[in-house]
Amino acid sequence: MSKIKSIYAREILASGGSPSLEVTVTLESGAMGEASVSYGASAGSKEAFVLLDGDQKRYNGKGMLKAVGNINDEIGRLLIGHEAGDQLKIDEIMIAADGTENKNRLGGNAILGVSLAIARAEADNQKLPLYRYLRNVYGIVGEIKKLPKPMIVMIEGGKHADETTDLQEYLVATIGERTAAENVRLEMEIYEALKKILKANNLSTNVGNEGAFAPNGLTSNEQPIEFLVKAIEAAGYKPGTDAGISIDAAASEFAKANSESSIINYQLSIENKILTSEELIAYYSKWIDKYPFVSWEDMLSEFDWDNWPKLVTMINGKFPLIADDLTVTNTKLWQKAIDLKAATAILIKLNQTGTLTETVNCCMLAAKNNFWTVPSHRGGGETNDTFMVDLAVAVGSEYIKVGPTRGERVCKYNRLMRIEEEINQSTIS
Ligand code: 2PG
Ligand code: MG
Repeated sequence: MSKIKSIYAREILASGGSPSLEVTVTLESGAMGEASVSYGASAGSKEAFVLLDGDQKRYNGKGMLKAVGNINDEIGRLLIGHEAGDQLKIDEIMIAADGTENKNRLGGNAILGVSLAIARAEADNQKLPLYRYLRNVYGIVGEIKKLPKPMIVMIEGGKHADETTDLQEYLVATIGERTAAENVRLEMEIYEALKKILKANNLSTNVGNEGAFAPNGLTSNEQPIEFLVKAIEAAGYKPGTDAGISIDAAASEFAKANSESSIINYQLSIENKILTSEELIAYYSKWIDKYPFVSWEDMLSEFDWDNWPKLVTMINGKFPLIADDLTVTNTKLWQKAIDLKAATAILIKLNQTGTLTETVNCCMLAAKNNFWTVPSHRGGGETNDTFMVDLAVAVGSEYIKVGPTRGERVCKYNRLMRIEEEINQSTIS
């Protein structure tokens, strides 16, 4: 172990062109770790607070100099001199110093950047790949048996693109045993096949926030599913055997009267429909036996707790229902969802909760209940940081959810393939 010598943060740009922050940590041994923080476009209301400057003269109020200042001043003073390998204590110190439920004093963005950079610095100190260090520090025993499979956003709409579908993401997830590199190849061949199919249907192949196609002029929320099934076939693969379909509706974004106390309705604008929760579930139910689904995510609003269990019942164990905005990588909300049988898998986003330890605890709770974890990129402000991939490998996640193109997305798949190479080499030697 080695003690923390310095912590330094700076403002950087995230994928959407607005700021984020990056943290550099050095240890007394000379080891070093860096991390940057992402944030969402369709964020859940209970996520850890993203502290923005609010100064309209800089970046329309979206600067991160306050969060940067909190790191360079208060957080630095608190943590310099502590053992970097004491990750649980480090996270605890920051949570206690912040003192709020959602980290709104120091900023979830500030706390997370430091939490991740310290883990990287100690991994460097111990000369371990990050995923191995994470397993050690959180006591995850045994050999790494599997790598996460890719779940790739192929068509995006909702809040991630203009004038497209009401549902936010249509994804292809690989099925079966294959190497990570082969899984990535299969996905990208399907992506190429999809491009041809969209062109043949006179639809644009411009991409949205996450590097997925975002065509205007789609006529229903179901149409993209049909295109994806065709693309899997056109690429020479078998739908349901080699690859299947996932959907993230991000339903909080098209819910009307969306709050804990009101009756929620759902507005499907491209189909000119307003549906109650029951009607929306009935609308989805028509798809269930028609397409080879791997998972559904956030098909109802984060405030529609009463109806999530009904959806789980309707799905009847055919595939997992993933909670994202509903549970925001928060152990308490995840436990509530498990108790109420409201969801059967959880999306994991480091910045939703704001420390490494809380994120890993949430993953452990899923593992204890035999539910999938799916670490995910963010829509609005993603960075080139690949921490989520090491986390997925360390905790044994089933899938990682990331877009297909743009540097800040493909770096995640490149990291996954590199980890695979590293694991193979260490098994051989
Ligand atoms: C989601 C994510 C990522 P955002 O809803 O799952 O695809 O979107 O980061 O905008 O919340
Ligand atoms: Mg989501």
